[in-house]
Amino acid sequence: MPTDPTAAPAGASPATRARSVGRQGSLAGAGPSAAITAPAAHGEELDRFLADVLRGLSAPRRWTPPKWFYDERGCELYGRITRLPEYYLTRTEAGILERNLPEIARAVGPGALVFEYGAGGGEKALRLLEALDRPAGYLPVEMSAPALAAARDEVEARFPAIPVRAVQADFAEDFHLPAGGIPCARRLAFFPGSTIGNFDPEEARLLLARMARHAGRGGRLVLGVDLAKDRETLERAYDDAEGVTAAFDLNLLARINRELSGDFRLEAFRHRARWDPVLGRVEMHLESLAAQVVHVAGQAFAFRAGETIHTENSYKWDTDAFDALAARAGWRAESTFTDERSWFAVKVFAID
Ligand code: AVJ
Repeated sequence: MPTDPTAAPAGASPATRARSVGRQGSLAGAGPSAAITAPAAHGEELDRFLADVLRGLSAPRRWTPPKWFYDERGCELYGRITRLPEYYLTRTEAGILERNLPEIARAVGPGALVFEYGAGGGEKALRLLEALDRPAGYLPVEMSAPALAAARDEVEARFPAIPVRAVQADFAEDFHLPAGGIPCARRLAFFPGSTIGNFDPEEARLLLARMARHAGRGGRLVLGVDLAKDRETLERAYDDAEGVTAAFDLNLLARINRELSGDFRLEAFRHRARWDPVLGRVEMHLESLAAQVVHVAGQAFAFRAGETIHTENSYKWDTDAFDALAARAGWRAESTFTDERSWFAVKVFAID
């Protein structure tokens, strides 16, 4: 589960059930496969969305998990965010990767089976796979079916000889990584984009420990993490002049209206972003502009004027503190690559 901003313990959701859909190819050395391993039927995802929203809106401090931002419109808006002048994360990470890929590939070693958590469209994986010495395979893990198919197709088109297996799963919860059939020298977890920032420290540790289980002995992790910096830069990155981030945040309400029979009036809420230097996170909130009653799936929720729904945390780490966290999940810090301003870090970890 993505972060409960009220710091409740991580949800006790059962392990994701794996289910295979689509073309089922042979995985062991017989060439690429386009099989998609799916966690659940679409109706089950809708049930989880509804349960998360009803629970979050019923809490004394209302909140929603950030993973529900990414419907089709949400993915499109996030793509626009990554190109905003204020949103330095994506281009800073891309620059770090570009400059250091040969060295990162050396630190990983030959014959790596790459699995990527939250693969998006697969663009970052393409560059990594190009740099790696004889990669053994690629397993994109992604909740969004269109993004997952895009990642699979991109990599299959560019590397027809590399086995690709798409895994439809919510990596924030426990899931089975079907990597057994692909021979490799080591496994490499790839987690770029500072998505780790959506998780509070304890949840982040659990996620890193899950990656360590998936990678196993001799495994590697290449991860991007955003670093703490001045308030102005951070708040602008999450509340841009053009209002794209505001639209991204408010789109969650539109999705609730459409998929969960909600009646949120989007013009009665506004987007807020605030850096909390003590907790080390940017918080995004949707603030009710008036006293109002909103319904979701037949349930009524009364908002006071000024009351908010806490929709996202984006933690910004200190580089050594992050290494200490990863160490508690079984990862030894091998190298850190950063930009001239030390705004963002790409880190390589190993399990001995
Ligand atoms: C996709 C989680 C890395 O926290 O920076 C961007 C999401 N939210 N603008 C981030 C996001 C608002 C983004 N991550």
